[in-house]
Amino acid sequence: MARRKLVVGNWKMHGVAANLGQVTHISIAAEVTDIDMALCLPATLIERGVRAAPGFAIGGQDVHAFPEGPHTGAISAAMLLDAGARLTIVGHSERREGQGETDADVKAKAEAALSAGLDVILCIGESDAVREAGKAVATVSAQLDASLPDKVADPARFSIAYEPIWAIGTGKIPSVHDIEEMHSALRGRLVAAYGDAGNQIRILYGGSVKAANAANIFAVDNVDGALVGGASLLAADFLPIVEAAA
Ligand code: G2H
Repeated sequence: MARRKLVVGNWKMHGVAANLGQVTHISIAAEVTDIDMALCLPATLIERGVRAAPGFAIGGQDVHAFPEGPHTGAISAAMLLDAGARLTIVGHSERREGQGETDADVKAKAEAALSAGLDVILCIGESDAVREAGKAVATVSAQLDASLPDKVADPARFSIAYEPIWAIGTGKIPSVHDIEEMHSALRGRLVAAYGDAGNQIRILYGGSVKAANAANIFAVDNVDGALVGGASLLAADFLPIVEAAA
């Protein structure tokens, strides 16, 4: 099944107004590519990012599961939409590890975001110890099963990002064989959960994606794009990755 490639930048806790020129630069490339692109910016930059890149998909990096309430520092799906965001990441390992988010939390966030009208990129991935123990596929498959929303009305609006924790920001990536094995297993879980719609959900790879390794990664079966951290901060680093996916 042909799935349109999706390449998303995740700026994490990087970027102030002075960096918005990169958003504009990246968005101009989106007008001429035939893949889907987005940038998930710090919350403080979302509204200005939308203004700097009209028509381009800007997203958040997290969302609260509740629509509003006494949750100091948290941001709801309605707030992201109000700022102009079209999508959000949920369940990034930096939040699962740093903020103690569980699979159940991630599932609730994904369901809240989807029902509010945001597209969702749901992250999963194993630690170095799990990979070394030979339990990566079983562990990440179980993580996926427990994090998935009960229903996905439109598979084009929901993506998975497989991000091995040990590959994030380290310059290390799994072998092509290991990526293929994982993405194939995840495809099987998505089909088990949603039937044929599971074949339409995009599975992104994330973790140290760079211009130098992007083409090899995108050539792997069931790799439908990438979630890119460090190499999304500058258009000069990000656009060659987009070109490799096109
Ligand atoms: C993984 C990725 C983006 P990086 O976290 O989500 O970051 O490309 O810097 O490894």
